[in-house]
Amino acid sequence: GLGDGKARVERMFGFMDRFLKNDPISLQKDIMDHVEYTVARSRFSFDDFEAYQALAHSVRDRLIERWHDTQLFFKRKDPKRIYFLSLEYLMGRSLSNSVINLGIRDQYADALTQLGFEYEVLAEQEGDAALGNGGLARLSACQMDSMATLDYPAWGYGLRYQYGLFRQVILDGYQHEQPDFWLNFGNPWEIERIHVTYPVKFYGTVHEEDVNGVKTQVWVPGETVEAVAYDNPIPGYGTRNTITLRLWAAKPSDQIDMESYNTGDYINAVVNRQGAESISSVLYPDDRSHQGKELRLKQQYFFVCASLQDVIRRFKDTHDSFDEFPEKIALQLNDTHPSLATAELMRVLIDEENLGWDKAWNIVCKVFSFTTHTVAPEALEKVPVDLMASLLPRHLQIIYDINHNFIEELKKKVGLDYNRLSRLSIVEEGAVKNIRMANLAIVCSHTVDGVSKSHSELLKTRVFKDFCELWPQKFHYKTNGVTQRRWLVVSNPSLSSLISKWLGTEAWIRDMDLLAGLQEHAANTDLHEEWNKVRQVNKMRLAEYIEAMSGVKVSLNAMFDVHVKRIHEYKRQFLNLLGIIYRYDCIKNMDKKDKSKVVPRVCIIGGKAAPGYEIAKKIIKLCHAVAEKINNDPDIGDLLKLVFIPDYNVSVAELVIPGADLSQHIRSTSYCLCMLKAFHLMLLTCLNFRHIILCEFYFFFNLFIIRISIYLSVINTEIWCSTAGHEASGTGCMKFLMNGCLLLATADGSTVEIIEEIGSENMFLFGARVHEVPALRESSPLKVPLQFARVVRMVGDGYFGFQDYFASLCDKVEGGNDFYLLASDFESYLEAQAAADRAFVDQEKWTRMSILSTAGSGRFSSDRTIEEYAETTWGIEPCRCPS
Ligand code: Z2T
Repeated sequence: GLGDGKARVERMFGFMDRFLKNDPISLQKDIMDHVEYTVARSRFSFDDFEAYQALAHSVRDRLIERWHDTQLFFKRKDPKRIYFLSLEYLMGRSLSNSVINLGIRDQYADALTQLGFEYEVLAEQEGDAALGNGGLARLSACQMDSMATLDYPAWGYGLRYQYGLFRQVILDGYQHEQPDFWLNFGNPWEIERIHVTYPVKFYGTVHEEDVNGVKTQVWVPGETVEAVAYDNPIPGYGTRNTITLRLWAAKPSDQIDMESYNTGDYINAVVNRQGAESISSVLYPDDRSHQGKELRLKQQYFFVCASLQDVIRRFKDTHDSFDEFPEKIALQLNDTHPSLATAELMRVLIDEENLGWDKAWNIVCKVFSFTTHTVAPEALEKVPVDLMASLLPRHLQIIYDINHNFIEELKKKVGLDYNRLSRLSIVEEGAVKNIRMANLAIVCSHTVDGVSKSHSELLKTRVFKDFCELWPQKFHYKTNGVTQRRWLVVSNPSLSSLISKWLGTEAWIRDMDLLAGLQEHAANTDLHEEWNKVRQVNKMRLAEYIEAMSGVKVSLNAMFDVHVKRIHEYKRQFLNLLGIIYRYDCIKNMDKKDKSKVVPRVCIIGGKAAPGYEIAKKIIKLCHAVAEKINNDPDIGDLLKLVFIPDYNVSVAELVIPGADLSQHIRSTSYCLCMLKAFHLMLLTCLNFRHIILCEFYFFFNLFIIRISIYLSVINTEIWCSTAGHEASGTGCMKFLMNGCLLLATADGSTVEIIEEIGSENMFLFGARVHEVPALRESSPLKVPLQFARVVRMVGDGYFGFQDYFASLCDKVEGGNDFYLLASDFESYLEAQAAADRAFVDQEKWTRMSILSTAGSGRFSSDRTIEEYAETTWGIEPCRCPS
């Protein structure tokens, strides 16, 4: 009974003084015990990796203590919980993040020194957990950190892929993919829950049965696999709260099907069962489309089914009636990947809990919210009806029923406008019938969020136009953010200390808005000196890494110009390369006198291409071919270097970002619409000015001045707002911004909001700028600038070798094919690059811009994003475990 539980809890809190201690002696003892008893090595003979393992296990013990307390506390308080469903998490390394969030990094460093080890060296032993592709997956990881730090009662659910994102190996400049054997050396950050398992069923048939006079659909599945839970504790910073990321692994069900064992073929029966594990074996490495793959759908359902069973089991532990379900549970769909959860919850509530359709539907509509991360309508997930019918026959029925009800309601509302109805329908008719997963998610969710202000505009005007018109109140946005714990405190400790010193507090680690306090010191020469020293040391670390990886020696006086992210045509790494070729060509044709004025550059590119994405792979090869030429040209020397950083991942990012002077976010924005908007605004402004001049000028001179400045600031922020970009948000730019790196960018996704925070004068923007609008209109996009044609031809004519191989790459931007507008943006791109050069020579100006970048990055903390979700979408409150 309750009394029992209470007494037990009190007794347990009585054991508090038995918690592990964090003084150096206790830490040393714990580490050495793990060397002996966990890693099972002699205390007198173990290597760095084994020392790391022991260290990790001692940290794990401390995580587990807090984790138990938090889970017990949540259970006692029974607050509304948020369940975050995502098929991808890019957690990277856990050691440093954990000891920093637990507040015991320095103690560990001391303890290790006394044992004769160096903390940094051991931390380098850890491999990345890379259970995701890119931005979306790292966002989930950042948001988990924020949910823990802000004390929200949150659970993350995901898949425990046996192989995460492939390792990128470069051979002769070509990308090769190798499996990521991340679990081969053990994973101290997870706890296997052998008793937390659920059956997941697939295939089979549905038939109608008469149960007590009620017609009931009965699914007789054809295959059962088991989902096993692996828990990853996620500690918050400055709190005892430690939440759970629960990842599911597939294993054969232990419910034996007697039939298959009776055929006498025992060996084959066992071997076939083992196939169940393939469901969670490998992460799909395409970051945008996985259309119609059976294994992918299996992964999605496996994940969703196990997670919901877990959620419902936890709910039923303390509740008798499903009426309270929506008050206690929020389910967040991270993109459409987990959107089968909607149909699955319907199925459970109807078929297993016997709530009936109306009650079930009422619950489903109240618990789900959906965040979309994409801009391109063609990137929206679709599942062929045939595939759904064979794998999940009962779910297909339910989806049809949901759609039928939806369309009937719609007809009442909008009449028989069949075009509109068919655009909104969850089922896409055509040669191949498809389920539109986004439509399913939207219809079943109470809120649909975009990931930046400009993304939300796009949703309204393009991607989900019809739905926005139907349910305008459903659509919102929460601008993405990243966690300053990982992207400043862990990855850039010296800059973090400097920030704390000048702000006089470490409170910014939990409250990023405080960074604005740096603004008042932006011109302080003492700060400048310390700031540059820190940045220079970070550049040195990066330079050492570059030399180790590529053999290229780079000068620390050069501007480190970084472009790291997944390789994609719309992200325009090709534009960057063409700019580099142009720069190379210019330097090559200079006389000695002019060369002395060149600002030296180290261009750094990194990122993975999806294995089947030919053009992206050619871009990687081109980078290597150009680098080969430039880096070995004695005419160029230190004036220009180009390096490709292989296998870009979270831990490489932690090294690269703090060492960057300039970073590129040059994704394509279509500027036809941009120009229209700019022109429209200019017109409006002129009209307003006339109005002011006629009516107010003589009487309200002061007011006039104020209004001018307001208008100018409006222009400044609005004018950059491209209405049709390709990047939903972009989060890399935020990490660079925090670290005091200047941005060279086009204005779409989150850059639009970065401009609002730090001002366009502190960045290098290109694309449609208001003063260029007339010029841009004159030169139609088909008119290719001469220099552009020239550098593309250098590639096409084999100047860098591999002429045939690069032909199709050149095709992509020549002869009117230039979909991502490389040609029309080339001149303004070069201008922005030249502006960066000019600013770099003026060290004082550059440093001020750098400080102001960090100072203006407060809004881009994922703490802010999560607070917005908690308050407006999830309706949850913090639940802080006492310490
Ligand atoms: C992804 O990383 C993103 C969008 C996707 O659309 C898929 C993947 Cl794997 C389905 C990215 C966006 O491209 C990026 O703009 C955004 O910042 C990020 O998600 C997080 O929202």
